[in-house]
Amino acid sequence: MLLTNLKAATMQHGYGLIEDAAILIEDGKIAWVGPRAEAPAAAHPYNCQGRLVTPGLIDCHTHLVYGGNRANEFEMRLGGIAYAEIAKSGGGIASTVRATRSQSDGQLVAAALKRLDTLLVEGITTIEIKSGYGLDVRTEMKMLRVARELGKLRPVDVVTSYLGAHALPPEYHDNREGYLKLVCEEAIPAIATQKLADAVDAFCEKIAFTVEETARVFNTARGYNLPVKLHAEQLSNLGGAKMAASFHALSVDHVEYLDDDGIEAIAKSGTVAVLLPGAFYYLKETQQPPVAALRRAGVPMAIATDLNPGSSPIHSLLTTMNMACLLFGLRPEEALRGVTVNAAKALGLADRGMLAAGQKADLAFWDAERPGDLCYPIGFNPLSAVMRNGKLVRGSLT
Ligand code: DI6
Ligand code: FE
Repeated sequence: MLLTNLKAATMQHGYGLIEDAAILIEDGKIAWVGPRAEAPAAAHPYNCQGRLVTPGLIDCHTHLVYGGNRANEFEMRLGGIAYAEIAKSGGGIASTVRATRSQSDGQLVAAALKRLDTLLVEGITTIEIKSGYGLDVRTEMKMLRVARELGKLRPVDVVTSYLGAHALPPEYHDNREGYLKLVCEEAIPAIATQKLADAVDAFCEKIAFTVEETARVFNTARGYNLPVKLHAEQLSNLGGAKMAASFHALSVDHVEYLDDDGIEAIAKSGTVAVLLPGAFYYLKETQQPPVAALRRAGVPMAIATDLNPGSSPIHSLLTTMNMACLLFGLRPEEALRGVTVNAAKALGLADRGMLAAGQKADLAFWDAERPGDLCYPIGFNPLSAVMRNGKLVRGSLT
């Protein structure tokens, strides 16, 4: 199939824009992309009416599967009570853990599908989903199973992360050692054996786990050949990113408080910095991630929704791109790279995120003049169609 009359943001360098492009698709992959004038001959070229095409978008950090909601905490925070304060008094993550444990696979699937469908209308073709609201082995595995199931029910690739070290569960409140043993000696072995997780994540923060505890979890993950990633330096600088770099982490996420030492470490290890402006916005944080220093150090930056019921109930990756520009000072080009090529990198996926020969034919088509236009509106969706593995799965190209 030859698609012609396209404006292609290939993302090979910067936007990698080709004004009058054609894309040849074979066996679900991009076989050729370039200027229309140089396109290989095709019996029935398909005219895409001058639309903008980008790689399918990638949301590389979400907590999409969970039970209940935390709208009450939103009101509490508006009344002046801090996120960490609510967490300490039994709310926060612990409240979502109670709700998630009590729900069946079917209930979790139904609730998650509603959220997933909201994301997918914006051209997402790959999504990462974390566990971390079960904390016991049974519920963590249930969350990961549900996440995998979503990928069978909708035209999207689901990548899963085991986030057992998200919070100390209530039944272990005076036994940190016991919980870490559960994570390292029971959960990770079981999850690895059943291939339920593609990576291991942790929350390294004063209200969660220390650098040493997190390193122990990462050591175990390494023993099972599972790549790691980390929620790091979100509310304070503990040095988690530097430790994660020593494990060649795929990504360190949030990183508002990341310091020069941490930047140097992740630059060397090739770790992606995943920026999560939704959480920054909802928690009314003021410390911005060190974008200028990350840029100078050549650290790839990705952007994700962090969709979760507590700190980031945002269901729009396009809005997140807008926020990354306005709240963190990213350029629209960096924002688009953040949800395509760099988001793929944050997930360790080399087969997507760009329009180039050999890449998966996951494409998003837009009624937009220029790629930067995707960052400009809030609440307006210029998507016209989505192709996944070379097949039209949403909208139309006519
Ligand atoms: N950081 C986050 O942004 C989410 N988890 C984490 O470690 C928030 C989790 C929640 O509040 O439910
Ligand atoms: Fe998160």
